[in-house]
Amino acid sequence: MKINDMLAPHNDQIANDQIANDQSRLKQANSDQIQSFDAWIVHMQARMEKVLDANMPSASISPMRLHEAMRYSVLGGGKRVRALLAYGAGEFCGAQLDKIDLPAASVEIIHAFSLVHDDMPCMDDDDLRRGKPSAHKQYGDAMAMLVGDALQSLAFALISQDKLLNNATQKLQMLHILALASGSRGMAGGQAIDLESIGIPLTRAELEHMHIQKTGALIRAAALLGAYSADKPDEDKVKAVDHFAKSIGLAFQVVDDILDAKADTKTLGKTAGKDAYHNKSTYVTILGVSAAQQLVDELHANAMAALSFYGSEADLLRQLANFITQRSF
Ligand code: GRG
Repeated sequence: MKINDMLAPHNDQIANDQIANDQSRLKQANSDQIQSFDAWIVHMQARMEKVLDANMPSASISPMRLHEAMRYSVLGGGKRVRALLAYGAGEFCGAQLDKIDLPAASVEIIHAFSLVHDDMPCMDDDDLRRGKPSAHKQYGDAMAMLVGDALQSLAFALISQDKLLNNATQKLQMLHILALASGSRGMAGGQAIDLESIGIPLTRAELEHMHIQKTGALIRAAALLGAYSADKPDEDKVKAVDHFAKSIGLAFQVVDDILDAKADTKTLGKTAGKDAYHNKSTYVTILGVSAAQQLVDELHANAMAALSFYGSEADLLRQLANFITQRSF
């Protein structure tokens, strides 16, 4: 037997062992990465909860019931996706974590405001939010309106009084981004189109336009506020964040449409099947579940492409894109 033949099985064995080793290390690395990203999410959600808690008016000061209702609507629930995006984008652009806290909180507060108003009978009319009675069910319609009004003001006050953001231009820029995203060319405008199109079939382009405003604008604002929390963010990085957030914001809504059609009320913490009940056009009614899922994949790929120039510094954003597109509630 030639020496090579003698060695061959041995080499194969070594090669196989090597492959098995590599695979196991890869698995371990993936699972470490996933575990550490999961841990990051839990950690940042808890951080956001603390920041919100500390910056919401206390229920023991007047007007107590309004403050209690504001705290009820903001605290103790929600995935905090917008805050996570702000932290992810901020970290990518080199912002200090504590400088991202209040801008991220302000977006979560605007988001909570929109949910309170959205649940009211004159809007989407839902009794359940984040697994508990909606604000108007708990506190009545008039108080729920005031909760929304007061939360909106609070969000802008938090940025304007943020002592860690010492550059006035930076604050103004953030306030401007948040105002545009929540106004008539953003979330409120998207909601108006939504209300007007109940029972009227929308084209795919019309649906996209509505969702870019209703859901996408605030998600984009969250990422941009994170980016602008850095003292001097690199312009190319801000552009990359913006492109990323545009795609992932729309993907978030397509997933929302799929979940509304497929998931149950307990999992969602809000009433499932509302879109069909209200006879609304959604990505599922226009495309069907499987093409809607394909669209999520395309938007995810677009979001990833926006970061393709960057290395591991963009990994958090990449993992957030996975988290958003693979979520089950
Ligand atoms: C707030 C300016 C302003 C106007 C109010 C009511 C309204 C106009 C807008 C509604 C916008 C709205 C409810 C959009 C839906 C967005 C959406 C998919 C919400 C669910 O977000 P999640 O899943 O919720 O992030 P959690 O509970 O996890 O925070």
